[in-house]
Amino acid sequence: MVSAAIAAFRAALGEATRVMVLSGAGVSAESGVPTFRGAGGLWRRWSATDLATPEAWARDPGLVWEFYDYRRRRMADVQPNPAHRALAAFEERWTAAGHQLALVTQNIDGLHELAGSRNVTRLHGSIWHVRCLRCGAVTPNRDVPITAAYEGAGSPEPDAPSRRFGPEDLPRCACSGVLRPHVVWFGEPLGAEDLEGAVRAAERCDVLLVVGTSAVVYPAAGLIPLARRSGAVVAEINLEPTPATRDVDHHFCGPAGAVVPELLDDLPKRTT
Ligand code: BV8
Ligand code: ZN
Repeated sequence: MVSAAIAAFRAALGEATRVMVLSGAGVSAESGVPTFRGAGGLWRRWSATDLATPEAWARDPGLVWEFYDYRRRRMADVQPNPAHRALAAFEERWTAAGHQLALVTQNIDGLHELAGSRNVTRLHGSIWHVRCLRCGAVTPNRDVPITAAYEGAGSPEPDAPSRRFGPEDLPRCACSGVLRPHVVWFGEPLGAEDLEGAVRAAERCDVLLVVGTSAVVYPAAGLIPLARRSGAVVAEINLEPTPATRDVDHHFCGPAGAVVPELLDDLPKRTT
């Protein structure tokens, strides 16, 4: 049974040509990637927001790498779920019909790309890329552990024996510079081109679909009211209401892995 809200959203899609999707950690939750603010948001005695900062890196880069190495280890084998796959298949059909789709994600897990999405803007970077502090080179890196020194490290237990990691344990660039995770930390600016592209997409889209974000992290969360002010029909998929819910036309309460396919799977309608 298709609810009136789903029918209304699908009717809006039927009139649309430019669609934007903004995704957050909730789209990857059913793949087994812990969200930020759910129960999985803690590592030892820190929350992600404590360690995903330049201050944490300046204080103890070895500990920050132990945190990211743990997350990379947890993400190494995760697979896209039906939400990622439905979005990638929709992009294929939607662009084949001559329309535009901009997928803007806050996630750093690379699952949208792994599912086949092509036009992906990664607002907060990628856990599978590293950046050299000396020459600035950004390179893909899937080494787990990140260096041999981290073998067997990373336990998330609060009472886990914490080892001190020194400069000699940190990953190095060919130029011998220290490598950091190529992600945007709290307090760091987003990539200017990425943010400009996302703002342009929010200003121009006919429909914005927000999937699995708590809508508390800025400037990403600001894209939602921006799209609404610019005249887009805005829908949100989440397990619970968020601060964005008051800005949306449709709030679909349910897991992304079930709701995204239900909303998108046979669109656009075949005209032949
Ligand atoms: C910046 C990479 C300025 C690292 C991340 C106003 C304006 C500008 C800045 C600020 C501002 N107010 C505050 C700030 C500072 C800060 C901020 O927003 N803080 C918050 C906490 C208040 N913003 C910043 O620092 C940003 N930088 O603005 O710089 C500047 C400018 C010039 C010069 C210098 C500085 C940088 C923010 C980026 C931080 N990096 N990630 C890493 O991952 O290690 S953010 C991090 O949070 C992740 O990317 C994550 O995606 C993101 C947001 O979280 P969500 O994706 O929403 O995930 P969350 O767990 O919160 O929610 C999951 C949701 O899914 C929940 O609602 C849940 O109900 C739902 N869900 C769960 N399961 C499912 C589901 N839904 C559907 N189906 C399911 N199965
Ligand atoms: Zn270098």
